[in-house]
Amino acid sequence: MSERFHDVLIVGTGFAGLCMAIKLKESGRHNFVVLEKADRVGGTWRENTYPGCGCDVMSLMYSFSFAPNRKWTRMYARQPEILDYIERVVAEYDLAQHIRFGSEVIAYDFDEAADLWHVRTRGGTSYTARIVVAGPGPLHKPSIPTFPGRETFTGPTFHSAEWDHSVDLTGKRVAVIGTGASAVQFVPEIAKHAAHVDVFQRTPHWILPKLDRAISRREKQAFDRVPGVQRAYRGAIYWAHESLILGFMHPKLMRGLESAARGLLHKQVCDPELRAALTPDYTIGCKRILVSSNYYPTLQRSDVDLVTAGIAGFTETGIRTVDGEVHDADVVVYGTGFEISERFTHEHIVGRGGLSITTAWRDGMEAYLGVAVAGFPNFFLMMGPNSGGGNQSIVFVIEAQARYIVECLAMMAAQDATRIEVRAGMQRDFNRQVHAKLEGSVWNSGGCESWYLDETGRNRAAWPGSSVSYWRRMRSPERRAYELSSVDEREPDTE
Ligand code: N01
Repeated sequence: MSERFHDVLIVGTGFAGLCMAIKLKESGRHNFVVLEKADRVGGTWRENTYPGCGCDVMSLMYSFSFAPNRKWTRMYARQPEILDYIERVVAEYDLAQHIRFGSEVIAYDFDEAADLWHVRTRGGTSYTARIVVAGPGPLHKPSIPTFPGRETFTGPTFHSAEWDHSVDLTGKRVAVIGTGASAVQFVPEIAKHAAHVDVFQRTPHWILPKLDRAISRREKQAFDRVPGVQRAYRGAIYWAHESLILGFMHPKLMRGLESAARGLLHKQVCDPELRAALTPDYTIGCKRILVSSNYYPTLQRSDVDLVTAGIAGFTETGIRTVDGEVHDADVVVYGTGFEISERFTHEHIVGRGGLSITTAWRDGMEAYLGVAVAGFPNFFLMMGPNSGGGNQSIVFVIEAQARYIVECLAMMAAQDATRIEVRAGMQRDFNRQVHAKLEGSVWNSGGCESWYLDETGRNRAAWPGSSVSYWRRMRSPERRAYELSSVDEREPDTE
């Protein structure tokens, strides 16, 4: 089945895909389509529905700057509120007409003769587009470690991002593997109903208090009635967050934050043995900093145990640790994070000269400014490698990228170009600089392993600076970074 040609084809309806769609619509210059594998918009906020799921970035920072959400009810929004905001944005910008649900893309092939991408979905529909913008989200492939005997366990098991709501945890013994940003949110919730929860911790994470509270009626009225109040709030919180980045880049400056995290641990955990087990041995910020005021108290419930012995394997009825103990469980929940480095390389993306993304990235993911990859003309990524850091609002980064991509399209139009491709040398130099700057950062030198680093120890996630510095860098594309050409020009040279 074939659909008509689109100037731009966007993949995904999370914050990234939708922001791109809005910016294209505002530019008024392109016809575009948005492909979504599911039957609803929302990206990560549609997928993650685990109990207690919410955002650990303050709500006032977690909306598009051009569409402030006046309906936030709390300083830290929960998942249903965020999803509701995303759906309202879709309605407000009348985007539904552009979205094709149930359209999971399985192949992208670049047609060099025509400067077009051919895109195929699992359902068998083919699309043709001049430009592809892929916004599948960096954390969308659940990672489940292959523990020995995993398949022998007879009870239900599921990953935090694929929560099985048909499994009632009331009165059950639950084993939770992992203690990252997802687990600290759902462990306190499931402990309220389960008979017993064992939390398997491999590495303790630093946790800061969550200063959550309801947004008062007065504040809401002020947001509604006085223009600029929400923007001022947002700005104040934003700049406080930005100052964190200085610490990420200069780990010695993280001492103040570390003492705040130690303060929470001392205040909430009296047992010295448990406190020691929960004290990280790496610099704060090396792994993503967690934000929770109810995780430590939950671990001290009489029906919750922190298990620090390593996992040796699964039995039919539970989990065996390396100290020989078997921890009985009715249900196992994996809070084990996501596959980061394979997020694109499993896909069939074939660019110029038959170059596949798997080959281009065989030594690791690399892009120019996180959005363009040499060898893949007319193809843009959102939240690609080294465009986001830890603990800041990714929505801000996404807006910068969407605006930049629209500028790239304007640059093409100004030259009547049908092809835009980042120059390999520019990409190489850019990455050399990025990785040199990251050397001393807390992610690289903080003494931990994290999903920011790939298996070779190279940081493929973080931008080495503040979000504002990224924003500035993305203000407009540098003409010299890109090769622009048109099919008509090239035709005489065709051999
Ligand atoms: O996953 P994680 P997550 N044996 O990778 C453990 C975003 N997010 O889903 O630390 C035993 O952080 C692993 O142990 P260790 C956010 O960007 C955002 O919680 O590697 N344990 C760790 O404890 C976040 O960073 C929000 O030693 C194993 C855990 O599993 C990202 O998603 C909310 C193991 C994985 O932690 C991922 O968070 C939630 C093994 N073989 C998530 N393998 C917001 O609020 C892994 N682990 C915005």
